[in-house]
Amino acid sequence: MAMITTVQGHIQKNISEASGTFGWLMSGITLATKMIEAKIRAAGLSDIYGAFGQQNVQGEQQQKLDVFANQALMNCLGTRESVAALVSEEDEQPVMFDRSLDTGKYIIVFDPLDGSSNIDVNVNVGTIFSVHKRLTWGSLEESVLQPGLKQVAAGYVLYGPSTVLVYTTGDGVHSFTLDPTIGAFVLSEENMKMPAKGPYYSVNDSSVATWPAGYAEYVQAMRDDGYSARYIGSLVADFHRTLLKGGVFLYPPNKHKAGGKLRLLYEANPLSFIAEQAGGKASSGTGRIMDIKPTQIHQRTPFIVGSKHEMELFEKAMTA
Ligand code: AHM
Ligand code: MG
Repeated sequence: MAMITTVQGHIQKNISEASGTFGWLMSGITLATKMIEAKIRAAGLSDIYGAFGQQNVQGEQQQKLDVFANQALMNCLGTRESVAALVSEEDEQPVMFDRSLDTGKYIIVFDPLDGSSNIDVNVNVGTIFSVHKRLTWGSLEESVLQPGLKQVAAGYVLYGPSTVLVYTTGDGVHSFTLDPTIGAFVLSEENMKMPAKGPYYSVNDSSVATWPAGYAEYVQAMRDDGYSARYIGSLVADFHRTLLKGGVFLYPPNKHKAGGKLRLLYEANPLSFIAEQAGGKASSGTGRIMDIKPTQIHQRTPFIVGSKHEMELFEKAMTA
């Protein structure tokens, strides 16, 4: 019988420092995402497609599954003693727990169901998470607003034809596939590397006319160079393809949205951490994503991420 490695086993083996605490925290994420995946698989059966009838703090229609996904993560992580605060895309304010510095060591930031407008059409969605250590000084608010380079772990779960979990703790990128027969995420690839160059560019170019200088020329150069286009409109899925196949994904700023659309804390930062760990790069158009010092939990940032080659071309295009 072949031996399998679960996420828990992997953490136990690879992270010496506080592996028990961190493993227990990750088990909150794997449990919640398994609940979310089960709900998604049943979506067509149980009339949970569609809007919940409320708008979230970003003024977007909340989907029923958004609400479920948020509650699943809140419940599964809130009970972990090591959690000091939970920050969700769906909640205006962080949820703070009254736990001492010794116990409540971690801050978890997450987008519970990214790309949820795609659920109705049976297209991939995902959960993205980012873990910070609570600062031993200052307020909990200050701990929540740390730059991406301070992340101690980050990852995502992609609910696709199979359910895949990808995570890093700063020691490479590892992927796991949910085996539905045993209900566990099983190691599928260790130390993933993004190809140094890829075949695709990925962007919604509907607002190309209002992109800042450099972006349109860059994307046109990709076309002229024989690149093919791919765009799903679900960040986790677009990112996962970029991680595996290489190339570049862009969500540029435009005249109406100077910060683009994507959020720094729970979209750009965790995916940048993974991209860099896999040998890729991530930029806001003006610098490295993970260097940005956040001022607000829901702040947005232009987000350009991909293979080393395409990112170097992008950086050149921005300085030209
Ligand atoms: P959401 O968090 O409300 O689901 O929005 C984020 C999604 C991303 O998954 C995706 O990259 C982007 O929105 C697509 O935006 P657009 O439709 O403007 O191309
Ligand atoms: Mg999102």
